[in-house]
Amino acid sequence: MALLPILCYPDPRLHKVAQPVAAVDDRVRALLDDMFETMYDAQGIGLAATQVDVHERIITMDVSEDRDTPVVLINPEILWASEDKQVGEEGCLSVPGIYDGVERSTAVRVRALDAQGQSREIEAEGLMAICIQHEMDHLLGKVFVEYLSPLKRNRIKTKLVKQQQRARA
Ligand code: GNR
Ligand code: NI
Repeated sequence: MALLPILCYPDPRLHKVAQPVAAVDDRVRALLDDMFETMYDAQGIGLAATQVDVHERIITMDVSEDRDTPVVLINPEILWASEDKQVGEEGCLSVPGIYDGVERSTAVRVRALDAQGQSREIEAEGLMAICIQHEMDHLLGKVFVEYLSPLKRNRIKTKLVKQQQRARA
């Protein structure tokens, strides 16, 4: 097990498109272990492999209050997304300290492989539905700030670049 470094916006690697996983094997399961360790340590409700600089279609999540309900989505596909949408406050481990509203479908149905390589279908609403859409965007190279106005996005970019320069100095 290991904690993995999380890429920070505006790192260009956050915009790479993840490739499908060919086989759910021990290599992938070891990565899942590290992703869960990293996600729980950072107190996130979800983590996409893209955020730890692995460009494969792999997501870990746990939206439970007690942080005891891990969920794995490998090669996820959206089967259905509700017409009904709602704006919810989002944050991202790759955009630390920034929170803003994003409009998402209130419910989604997803097909994905689990850690055993078994195909599963999940219907989600509430925070789980938001999280799935947020993580699937990461796999497409999209960060939630891209839904905000260019003005807001540029302010966020400047703030985080300065923060990272200070952290390095
Ligand atoms: O921990 C996280 N919380 C969160 C809150 C609202 C909407 C989305 C999220 S996902 C985020 C973890 C993360 O960055 N996943 O990519
Ligand atoms: Ni995120």
